[in-house]
Amino acid sequence: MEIVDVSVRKVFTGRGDVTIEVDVYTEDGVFRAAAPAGASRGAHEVAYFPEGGIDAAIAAFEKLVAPEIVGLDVTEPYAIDGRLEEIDGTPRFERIGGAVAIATSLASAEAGAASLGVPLFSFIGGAYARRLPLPLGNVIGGGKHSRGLGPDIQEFLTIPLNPPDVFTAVLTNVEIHKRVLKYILKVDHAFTGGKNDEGAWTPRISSHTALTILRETAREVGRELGVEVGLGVDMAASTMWDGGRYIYRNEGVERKPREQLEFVTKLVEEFDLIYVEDPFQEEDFQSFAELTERFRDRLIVGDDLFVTNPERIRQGGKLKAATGVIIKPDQIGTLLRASQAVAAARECGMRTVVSHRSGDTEYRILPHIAVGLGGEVMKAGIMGGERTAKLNELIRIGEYLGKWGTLAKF
Ligand code: 2PG
Ligand code: MG
Repeated sequence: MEIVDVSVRKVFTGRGDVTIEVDVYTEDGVFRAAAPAGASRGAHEVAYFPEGGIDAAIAAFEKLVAPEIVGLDVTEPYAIDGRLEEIDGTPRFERIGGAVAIATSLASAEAGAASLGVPLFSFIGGAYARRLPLPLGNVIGGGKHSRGLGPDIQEFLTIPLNPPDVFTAVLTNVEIHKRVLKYILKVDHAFTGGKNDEGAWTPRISSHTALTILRETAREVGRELGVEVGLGVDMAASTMWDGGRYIYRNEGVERKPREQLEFVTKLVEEFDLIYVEDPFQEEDFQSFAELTERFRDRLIVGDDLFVTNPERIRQGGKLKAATGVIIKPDQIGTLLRASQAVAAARECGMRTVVSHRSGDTEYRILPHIAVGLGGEVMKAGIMGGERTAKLNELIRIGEYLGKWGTLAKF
């Protein structure tokens, strides 16, 4: 099934960033995808737009990409992805931009799935891709995803560890998100219910208080639903890193790398954290390795550290720097490269967390990528239209898989 035409437009993410949306036409109709956009971007991610911004990206799509991909076969999506790499010719998609690359890659995959009459996750992973990821979502937030005087840590997350089914898994996070408000109001009397870019509450409280409240709520909801709930954080530490220290601006604390290691260790122990993402800045493989050595049974996860890049993942694997890898296809530009990143993580014995971005769109592709690539966890927020779009689709995929589907185990 050939691509007969393509087009591109500007659309918005839930944060109001302008991003790229691509249409791929085949005889079956039009297939569409948009590129999400991060705020706490890793330095080694692909270039989101080429020099000149979004207008240069659109020009590059029209001049360089469109003439080359019309006529290609959507049942060979890897060939389309490979072609995008050749057209661009730079390792970081500096000519066409990662936004054009990922939107084209995803829209082509949608067209490929439709041409074979299979769901996208089956098209990506084959008939035996039948395991659903556990949903990981942020309940309370701060850092670069919030404004004002929220906690300095970017995300306080929950993950159901042994849910009986995917609906209960999503419900667990949703219930915790709703229920935590009553505890927030006890400690931040002036709180007016503000939420951040990813739909997490943003009260004026410290990281320690956020975790205390989250633990209390998770226990309460977990008990009622009969689900064990794990707590986690995404520290997005590169965003705090300045002049050789981690600056906790709102909390008025600075930590040297050694102090950061001890601080994170204490948090893991005190709150029994099972998930810790980016506790150190993106070049500090060594501190990651030291933390991982202390907590081999937890998910110590690299996001900005690895940027979904197979080489950086292998480097981390050699150093035993983490037990998990964030997979954000937009960080590396194509589904082909994202699948290579998953393969690299597996070679190194690391689990994968397929993730949204803080500026995301209404598209429901993420859970298909998570199931298709075999991710153990899907990180997609909890509240807000662009987040629930992905969680509701995960529920639908669960229904489609029926008794031949399984849920990942922690
Ligand atoms: C992260 C992501 C998503 P951003 O740091 O993991 O939560 O944020 O998209 O801003 O990089
Ligand atoms: Mg992160």
